[in-house]
Amino acid sequence: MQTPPPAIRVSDEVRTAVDEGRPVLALESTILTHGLPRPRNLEVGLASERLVRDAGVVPATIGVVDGVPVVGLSAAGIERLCTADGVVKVSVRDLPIARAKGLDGGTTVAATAWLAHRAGIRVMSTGGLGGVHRGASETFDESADLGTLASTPITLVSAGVKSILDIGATLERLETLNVPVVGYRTDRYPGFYVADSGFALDYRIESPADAAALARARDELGLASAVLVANPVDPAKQLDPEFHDRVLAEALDAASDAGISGHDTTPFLLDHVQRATGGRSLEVNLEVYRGNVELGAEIARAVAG
Ligand code: PSU
Ligand code: MN
Repeated sequence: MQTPPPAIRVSDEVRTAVDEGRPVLALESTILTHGLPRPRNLEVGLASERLVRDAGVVPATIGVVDGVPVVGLSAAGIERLCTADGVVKVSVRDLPIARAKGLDGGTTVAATAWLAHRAGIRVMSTGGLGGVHRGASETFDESADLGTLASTPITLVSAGVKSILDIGATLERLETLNVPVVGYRTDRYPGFYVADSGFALDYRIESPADAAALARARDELGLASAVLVANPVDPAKQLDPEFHDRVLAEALDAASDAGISGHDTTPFLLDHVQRATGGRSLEVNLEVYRGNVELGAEIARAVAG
């Protein structure tokens, strides 16, 4: 492995696996610290690692403990981030702040991908990617995930972006940023809770081997962008699309009526959706994430070839 920056701690298990060319899958932790309710977050964090191991792949859950970015958290480290008070959300810009202040943090897709790449990891799974927020032409609110993925050569499995974001604008920005997006056995960009967001994709792949070939082609060209593999939820398990659209419209109205804006918008909308779906959205969320972890593990094996 290239030597990672000295402030990054890479677990012995991950370091050895990377050095020996064995498959490793990076997992983010904001989904655990800020995306899922307790105690489900800890169950999901530990179960995901087990799923990866059962597939013959070394899991590398990434997060920040006492200001130190850790690639390959221990079970105790995962438990701490899932249960402690004052755990912050850490994107790339927050890494130096967390370090200087000694904070605990869950890392976003951007920070996780950045750290994983520096530790020599080539594949990562998440639930939903950050993206362009609705109204971004006024607010400029666009996740740092997008810009970071433009310069971080990793293969990232996600189920698209949540429909509370502006999906069309997110896809346009990814195009501008030179980030390839391919559907996994689909021509449609997935909408996280639903298999089809309503947007088409130009390219699709059919297998983990196809994903590995794409990553190899990117490397051979000397390009630095991530490859995004968009993996839809099984349509039999998605939220009913009409129900989904109705709940989303109600949530957007409620946010506007309540004068919600800026960083409060996402938690407000997600909370509204969760309550309005009687918890169904949470179950779909977990299903989506499990599918992405499983596919990520398969791709990690194909990439390690
Ligand atoms: N989308 C979800 N759940 C999440 C996130 C996104 O459905 O938990 C998290 C991911 O960690 C993502 C981050 O990287 O939010 C994006 O946040 P921001 O828009 O502040 O960059
Ligand atoms: Mn933002």
